[in-house]
Amino acid sequence: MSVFVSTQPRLAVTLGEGGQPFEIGLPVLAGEPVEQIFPHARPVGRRGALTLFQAGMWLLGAAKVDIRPGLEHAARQLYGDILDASRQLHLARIWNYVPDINAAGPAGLENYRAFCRGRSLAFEAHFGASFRQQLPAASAVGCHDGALTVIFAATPQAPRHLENPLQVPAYDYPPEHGPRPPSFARATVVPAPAGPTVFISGTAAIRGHATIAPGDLAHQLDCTLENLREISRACGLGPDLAAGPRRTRHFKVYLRHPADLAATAAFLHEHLLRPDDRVCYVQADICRASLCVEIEATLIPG
Ligand code: 3EB
Repeated sequence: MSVFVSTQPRLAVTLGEGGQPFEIGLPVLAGEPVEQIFPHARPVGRRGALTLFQAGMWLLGAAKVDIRPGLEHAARQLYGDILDASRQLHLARIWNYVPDINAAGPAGLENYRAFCRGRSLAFEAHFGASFRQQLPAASAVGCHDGALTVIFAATPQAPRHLENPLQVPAYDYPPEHGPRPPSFARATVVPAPAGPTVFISGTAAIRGHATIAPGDLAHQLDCTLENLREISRACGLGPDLAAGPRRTRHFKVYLRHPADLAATAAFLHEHLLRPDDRVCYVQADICRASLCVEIEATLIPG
């Protein structure tokens, strides 16, 4: 008899030193399996499905919710909780892990699109008609564990939300991409005495609102890097996410196909990464079925 023991590490997020890692579950292909961006968090209670933490000026929250009542409903409910919990603050970054993101749900609508609908309705209900101006940086990728998992960071400092001039703002995508557009900004910059924290959203091969080079890794990497350079400039970081005071740069690279790891890592080491960057490569389905790769960055002063 042989027993197969999986040694594939799974992505977890630690919301502060000494905290219990919050399991995301995505297969880690290379790099650090435990993401820790915010140090020194302490638990500060719960709100709805959310567990809340305070880390310096940051309010952090994490939740894993059952999607059996329907993904749109679950997203709307959970985002209602997030908006309530961060009422006195400003949302700066949200990480979304959406079950079977490219599969069709019971109503026939793709799960990502159902998620987008619930999320958008929650933002609109909370902020009213001008909700687009309040949308923070985000990412939304697939997972396979049957729960919608979301982590957010909010701050008392008024942030700047930025767009990439080469891309239509996601919140203005036309209806061909779904009944409600995705609710996020391309980047969010949060000022602080130690220097700004910069959140670059999940960035992929999208120009205007069209997918570039469907299914073609090499061309999508070129386009994604150009988009990263453009949003980097918009954030005042020059073309390489590097201008200004010293920052720790956390990159997360989502790959649809594990076989694309070597080519992607080689490309990024040649064109973007530096020796002291923190990098994690994970396998994840990306919100458009023809996208192979998505890259996010978080720059923390110090
Ligand atoms: C895109 O640019 C690619 O729905 O929160 C990137 C970042 C993407 C965030 C989201 C989706 C989201 O539309 C996908």
